Amino acid sequence: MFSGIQPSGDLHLGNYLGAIKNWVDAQHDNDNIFCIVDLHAITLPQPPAELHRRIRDQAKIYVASGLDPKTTAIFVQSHVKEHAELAWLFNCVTPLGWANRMTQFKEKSAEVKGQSSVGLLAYPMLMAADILLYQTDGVPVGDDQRQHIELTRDIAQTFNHHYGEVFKVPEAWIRKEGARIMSLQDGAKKMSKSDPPGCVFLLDEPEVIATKVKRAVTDSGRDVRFDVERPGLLNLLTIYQLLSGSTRDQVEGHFEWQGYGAIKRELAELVV
Ligand code: AQP
Repeated sequence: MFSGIQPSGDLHLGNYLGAIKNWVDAQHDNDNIFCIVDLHAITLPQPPAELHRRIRDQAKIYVASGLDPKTTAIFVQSHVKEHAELAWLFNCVTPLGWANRMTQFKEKSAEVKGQSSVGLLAYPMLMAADILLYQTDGVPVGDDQRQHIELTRDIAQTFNHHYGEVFKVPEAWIRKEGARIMSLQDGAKKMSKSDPPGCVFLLDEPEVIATKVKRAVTDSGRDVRFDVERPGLLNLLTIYQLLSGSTRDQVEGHFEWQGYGAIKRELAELVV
């Protein structure tokens, strides 16, 4: 099992529920390698001192979240130069059209208004190198990384086709629930570090967490159900379900007859 997170901002509940919690839950069934992917972070400009702080904080959060450093390799990507070397080989076998099609590249390059680096375009080949370097079977990630894992599989298959069976073709391990935690301010957007009001950071103070949860945008309905037509409520119930370890039926039963205010109060306490 291999996965990583970029130290491009402070870690949030989406990173925890979509990725880290799944790593922790599966750590005893696998050989584990978890990385702090700083070379990925610098595909967009980062203040050096801040980047240094975030790398150390992220390592602490991995361990504080329950990853056991005795059985799990935890390291900084740039400390192992083979990631960059293998990425270069993959840059040379990947058609440009494949990289151009990546949704994340399109979104992030639009954010920087055409000023994106070559590194941002090459991001998925570096991610393929991270994964394929270790003959990985499974990559536990959130839903937004599905396309990059598909590309990783294509790169492995292309390389193997030309040069013999070198790389294991990995699978994305994406859980159905929690694969996409949404912004607390907009149920149509994923929770993301670039949107602080809609994002609960793992290192937020308890009062800040409580305020963010209580201000979460919901509809004006009354009955409490996991309903795709009501994305704000669906998101809150999903977070509650994952953190409490309950089933959907149990969560709906627990909150039956209660207003959204009560749900937010209880959820805030649970998240804190
Ligand atoms: N909202 C989310 N729900 C579930 N999983 C998520 N992940 C990220 N956001 C959510 C998962 O966290 C891991 C780390 O991803 P990353 O290093 O690519 O971080 P990110 O996606 O860049 O985080 P942000 O906050 O979304 O960054 P910006 O603001 O830059 O767009 C991955 O497994 C990812 O799926």
